Amino acid sequence: MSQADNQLERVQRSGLSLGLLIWSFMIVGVISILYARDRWWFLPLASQHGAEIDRMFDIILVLTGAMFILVHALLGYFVIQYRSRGAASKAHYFPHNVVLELTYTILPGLAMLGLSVAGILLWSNIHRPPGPDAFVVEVRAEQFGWSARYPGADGVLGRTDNDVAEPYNVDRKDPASRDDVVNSEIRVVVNRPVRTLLRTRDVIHEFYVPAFRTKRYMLSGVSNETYFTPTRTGTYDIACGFVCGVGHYAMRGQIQVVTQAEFDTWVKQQKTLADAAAPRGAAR
Ligand SMILES: [Cu+2]
Repeated sequence: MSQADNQLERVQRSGLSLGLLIWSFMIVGVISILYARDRWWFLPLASQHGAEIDRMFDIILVLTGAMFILVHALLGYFVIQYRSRGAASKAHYFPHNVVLELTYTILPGLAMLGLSVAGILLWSNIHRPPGPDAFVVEVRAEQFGWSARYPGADGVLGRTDNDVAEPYNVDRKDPASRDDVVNSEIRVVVNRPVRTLLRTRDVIHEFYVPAFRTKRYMLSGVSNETYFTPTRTGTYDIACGFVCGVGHYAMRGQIQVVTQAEFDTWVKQQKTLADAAAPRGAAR
């Protein structure tokens, strides 16, 4: 065997291994995505709107996954099929192809446009405030923990004002604040739309409940809101989604989804702001 033959064989073999490597990369990618989808990426769903988010996610995953498979299958195929055949073979060259270029521009463009419109509609749907019968709770974050304020018997949260020098700027002179309940436990009612007012005492935090597919910033000096309808009773993790300081890692909280009766019984047993103010030296 001549030296040239030897070299050609080496090049052909390396072309074959590169093609196979690309295919195995594709197979490992697809398998790991299918494996991770329910185990690592998504906790079991516990809110109404979350189903739409998961569906949107899956549509995008299928579209991009199909492209991923198509591109890598073809890439591997071309690398193997058209590996060097010696000095005599020459690649076919063409400067451009209008039909091909329009196809690979317009088709992904349309897909992107469709996904964007679907995403905007879904976003506005999720962020539409619920009706007046919604369960109202103020979720509070501070370095480094969570708490909540409930409206109490009058169903109205006392007003907040950034000029009021009280924790979370709650105006205690507002009569509506007297029966408000402030508690370290965050509880909401199952199958009832929840209107969550998000407040931070210090820096920016983020209210993130993976099981609800809910994530929203809590901005200093601003009352942000987010809405969801829990569909299952139980206890779910809250994470702070924004790096907020050295104790950020410790901002793992819990949100309890209970029945209306359970909540009513519980909230009556808790101290109101007026109760808490009565004894001397009591905080809040
Ligand atoms: Cu935080």
